[in-house]
Amino acid sequence: PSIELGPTYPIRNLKTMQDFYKEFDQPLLKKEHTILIDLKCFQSGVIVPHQGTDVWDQHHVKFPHLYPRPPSHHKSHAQPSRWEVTRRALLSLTKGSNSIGDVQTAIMSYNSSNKDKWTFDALYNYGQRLQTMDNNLHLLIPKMAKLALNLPELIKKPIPLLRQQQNQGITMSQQQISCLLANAFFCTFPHRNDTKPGSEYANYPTINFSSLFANKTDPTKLDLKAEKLRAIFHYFNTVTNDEEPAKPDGLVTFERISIPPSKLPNWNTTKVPLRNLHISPEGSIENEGTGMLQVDFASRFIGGGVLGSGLVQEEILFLMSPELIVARLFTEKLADNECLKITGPQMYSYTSGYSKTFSWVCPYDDRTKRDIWKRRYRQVVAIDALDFKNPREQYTKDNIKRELNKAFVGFHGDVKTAIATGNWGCGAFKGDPKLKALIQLMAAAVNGRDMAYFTFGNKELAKEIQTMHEKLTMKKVTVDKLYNWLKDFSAYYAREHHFPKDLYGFISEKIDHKASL
Ligand code: AR6
Repeated sequence: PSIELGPTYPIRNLKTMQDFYKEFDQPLLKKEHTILIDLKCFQSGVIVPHQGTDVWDQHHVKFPHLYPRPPSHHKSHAQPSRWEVTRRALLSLTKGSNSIGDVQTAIMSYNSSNKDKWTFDALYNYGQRLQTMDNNLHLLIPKMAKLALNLPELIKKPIPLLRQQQNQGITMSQQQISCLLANAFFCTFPHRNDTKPGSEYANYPTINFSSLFANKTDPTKLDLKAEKLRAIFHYFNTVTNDEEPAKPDGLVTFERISIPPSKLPNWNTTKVPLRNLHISPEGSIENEGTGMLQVDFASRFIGGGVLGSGLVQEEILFLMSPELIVARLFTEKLADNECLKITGPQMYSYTSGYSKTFSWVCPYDDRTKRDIWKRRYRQVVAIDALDFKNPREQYTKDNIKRELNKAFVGFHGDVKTAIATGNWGCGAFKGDPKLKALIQLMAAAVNGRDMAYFTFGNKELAKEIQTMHEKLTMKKVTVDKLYNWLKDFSAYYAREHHFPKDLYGFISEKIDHKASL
């Protein structure tokens, strides 16, 4: 039987960033906000890096050109510094005619301790497929190497690590991001290859691209990696292109937001009704949700498997918008009460398919309007759902509350754009979309925000969520009430071994019961 959806709240009525342009045009200078460019110059139209002093410590990104020289007693016999080795290797790549073998040799010259660990088979496979694709790698690699070498000139101020339980932001230019990513591509970031527990950066995502070049496990994944590399190389093509269309010349802001437990809502007593919901099986967060607060179905380690073999919502988003990848350089893994918000990233690619069917399609000409800081009216919030190895776990009181709080932190803020989301935590992480939809609606309501929900082709689910939302709003059910029903369901679920009622059946009975009181 065909599933007919009733009329849904019109998407054009949902608030986007342009409705809040005054807030986005506010001065950027704030406490706990590091700005890597000179704002005065920026306002008169030139991008100049903000001056600063060099640091090499545990609070800041360790730049490859600041790698300390090991102490040496015989100056004349001193080994070249690691940066000197890196610089020479990258310089040789700028001199044209670069095979993938040259890239490998360069990268391994300053990463020799990984010579038995790193392989480049995915990169070679990409190279072999080049004939049928956009074959300009020999022109692109020199430009990327030049860009990477520019690091000491382009970034003069230390980049703070965004560590757990700190509210801190960083704003940088798209050019600075491209330079950092070029360094990540050439695997120049020191101390970032060891991810073992207890190592210095064990709590951070990886940033050097070595894992993207390797394909140790599954040969069927080689071609998927090639599609990822197409997206990455297309990005580097755009940012190193001196001709029209102009190189990206705007800014992007990254903010870590931590809300202390004492400031989280008391879900038992929050008497607010649900807000408007636009729901549709068609459309996606990335396209239809542009200008709203777009939810990244994140990993605690921002970007998840984007540099490995992961290829679901978060990874695809990061491939369409590679500027997001730079967050991996400085964002410590997210705690339960934290999120990362990114304002102004650009879209570079159209992609199609999902997971095993993913492919890069063509360039995306991003015409999204910008605020006075030339940040695109695009905002992404990374919130990591719980990974339910056993889906039964998600109905416990503690886990429901954890997810409510996580969504609350993500949706918090003075700017009340609508939330663009979908089945958060319900793919790789095995959540129940019916529960997660309610959780997100409750978190949005407490923050005074409407929602656009895309069910990713699932009509039946769209219909069910829509009907549930209608019942709840018609009967003016408030968040505290719904929270208590979820707790009742949790107890019921723990008690019963067979489930005569699913979550929505259970809540519908509660609503009917409330109506008859
Ligand atoms: N727009 C709307 N809905 C979507 C989209 C989209 N673009 N893409 C997917 N969905 P998943 P998770 C739907 O598995 O469970 C990554 O590795 C679709 O129904 O990406 O939170 C991260 O790094 C899909 O099944 O999110 C984390 O490690 C569902 O959303 C982990 O996966 C969930 O998408 C997060 O897994």
